[in-house]
Amino acid sequence: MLKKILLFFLLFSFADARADDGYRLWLKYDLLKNISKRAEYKRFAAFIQIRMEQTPVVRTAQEELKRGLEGMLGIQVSNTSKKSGGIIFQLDKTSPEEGFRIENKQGNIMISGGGDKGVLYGVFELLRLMQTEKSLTDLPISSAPKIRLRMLNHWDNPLGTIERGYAGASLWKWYELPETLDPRYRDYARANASVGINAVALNNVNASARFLTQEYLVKVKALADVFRPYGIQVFLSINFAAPKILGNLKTSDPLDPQVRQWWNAKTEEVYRLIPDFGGFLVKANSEGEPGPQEYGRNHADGANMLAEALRPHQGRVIWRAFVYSPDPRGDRFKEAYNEFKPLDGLFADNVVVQVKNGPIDFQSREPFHPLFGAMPQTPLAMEFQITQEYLGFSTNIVYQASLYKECLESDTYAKGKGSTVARVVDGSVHSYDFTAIAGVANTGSDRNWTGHLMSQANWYAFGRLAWNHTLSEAQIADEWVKMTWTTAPAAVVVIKNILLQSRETYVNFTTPLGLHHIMGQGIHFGPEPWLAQSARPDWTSIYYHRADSAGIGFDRTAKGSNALGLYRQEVQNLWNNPETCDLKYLLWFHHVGWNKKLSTGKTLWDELCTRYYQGVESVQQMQQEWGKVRPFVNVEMYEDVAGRLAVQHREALNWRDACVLYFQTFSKQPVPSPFKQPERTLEELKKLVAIYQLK
Ligand code: BDP
Repeated sequence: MLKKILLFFLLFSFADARADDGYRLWLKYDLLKNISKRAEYKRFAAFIQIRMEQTPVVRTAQEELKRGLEGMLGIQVSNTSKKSGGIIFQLDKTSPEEGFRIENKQGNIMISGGGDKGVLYGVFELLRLMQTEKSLTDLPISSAPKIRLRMLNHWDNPLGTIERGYAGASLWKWYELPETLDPRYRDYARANASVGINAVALNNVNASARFLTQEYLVKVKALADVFRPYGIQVFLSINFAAPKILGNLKTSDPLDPQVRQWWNAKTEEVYRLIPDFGGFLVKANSEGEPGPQEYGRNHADGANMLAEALRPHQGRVIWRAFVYSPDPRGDRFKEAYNEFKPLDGLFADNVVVQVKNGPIDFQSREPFHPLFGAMPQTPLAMEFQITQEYLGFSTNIVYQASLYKECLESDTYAKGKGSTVARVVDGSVHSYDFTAIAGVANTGSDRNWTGHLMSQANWYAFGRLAWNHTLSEAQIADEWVKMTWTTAPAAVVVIKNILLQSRETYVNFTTPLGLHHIMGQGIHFGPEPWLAQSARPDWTSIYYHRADSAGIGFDRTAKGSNALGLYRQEVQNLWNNPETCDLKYLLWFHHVGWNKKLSTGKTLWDELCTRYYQGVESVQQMQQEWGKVRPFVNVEMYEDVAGRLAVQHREALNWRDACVLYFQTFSKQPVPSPFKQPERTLEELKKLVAIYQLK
């Protein structure tokens, strides 16, 4: 009986039975259940006073704060100031422009910003403190972003589809713009501003030239106008062949005077409509996209032409380094390095080169890209993927803060020990004066924005780390869980643990021990380690895993492709000996015999199998753990995640069985006990995966 009463009490006090669908993300502002915290915060919520110019950004900050306070505290916030008990906005010229300070002065909370954006970010910080029930006695807090441009890259197409998008269609309704403004645009901007994201590239890097037409530019302007009060600048991905496609020129050669003139004029047109336009994002000479190499020019020639057009307007070029020529004898790992390293120092000062976190392509685990240790004279931007192209789409929980942190904290040794990727990107290693980080967005028209509710955490975490890469993945998870799901301690622990283990779990049941790029062809979903034929050898799986009767893995030491040689000696020392190489990266760099004893005490084959099986078991554990949070969270949201976890379990089994059965044809060894041989045959799995390829 007592148990029942307790349970009733628990359900009554925590479970949120009201309809919720995740639309409000981490910005719910529901009435705080913690009464003593409510009382504490109410002492500062009587009024909001503005002692600075009321710019649109300041008005956004004011509205947001009012909304948050009224929702969480159940009060009315007045505009009439009193002596104490309120929140005051002011400028602090000593603070960096986007930085802020929150302090308690004479019974008021002062939010001082270096500029209006600083105040806006300060407001979101204060709201976050309240949402996560932190005490306001720990003030003052000062904060400023470590990276200047914190950007989302949308891979959205003009017809509303999203390349590698798994949460519905594009948020941008091009056919309705500019006349109709979906209210979602504002909610999207709020969410970005709340985590400090201050720029967005609206369209796919495989860019349609259409975005530079007058017809589309007025639509882009309409979006820029919605985003501006949230401190967000707009960029466009451009098609390098636009002078030919739109301008009817015979060439798009970057050294051709007419071509340069065309870009200058086009850029002026853009800035007439959008005076604070950010600049151009460019994918050139990559995967069939046009670029300067068609005219015998290099990436710097192409980037510098655009830089010249943008310079009078303080615009930037973000030139991507995701290139790999189809050299059947080469190693794709080395291609971007080989093309870009010789150009270090040749880019104009308003160009940033954007490099993916790893050398291949957003795999579930990659060593950091060697370019991060090799371009002292070129500002490098980080490109992470938030959308889960290689991470199970929107049916798998993969908390990517773990992946981002692992990369950011890797030491490049570019200027001695401590030259981490994060410090290269934030400019502190080479003193770049402009710095940038981008995440390929996972948002779409799905009501909950990201398909999987847990994927909202990746959007959130990307923004938080872009602001401050020293935050830990656990701290970010803690905040997000409390703001999104519940503050009930028992449930917070469980959800956090699920998040923190999720990435390693995914690695284990898909690509353990440094395997990579063995997913389904084209769609990039499900296992296809047997893939041996494709338009290019480096689009197959066998190119990467190199399994044979002796062993498995890609030898990238000096005996093999010597991709390892692209790293500083200190990094090479970490990875070039298979005996001491971190098991995380083992098969990235070594071809290892099936019977080789690893540091775990198991042979390679046994360890590989163990990880595949344990990966699946971890998914089952996640399912069980998730069951425990049911009484504490919104029921609809709970059910949605439970359903997706069941899907993830099915997919994990497919991965495990496909990979174990396929690699077994080389190792010729049994699955080690206590694990059991898969019940399905390799042929059955091949058929199953072939279905993914059907159009
Ligand atoms: C790959 C994606 C492809 C993108 C490309 C890129 O499969 O759709 O266009 O990256 O980043 O991972 O350009």
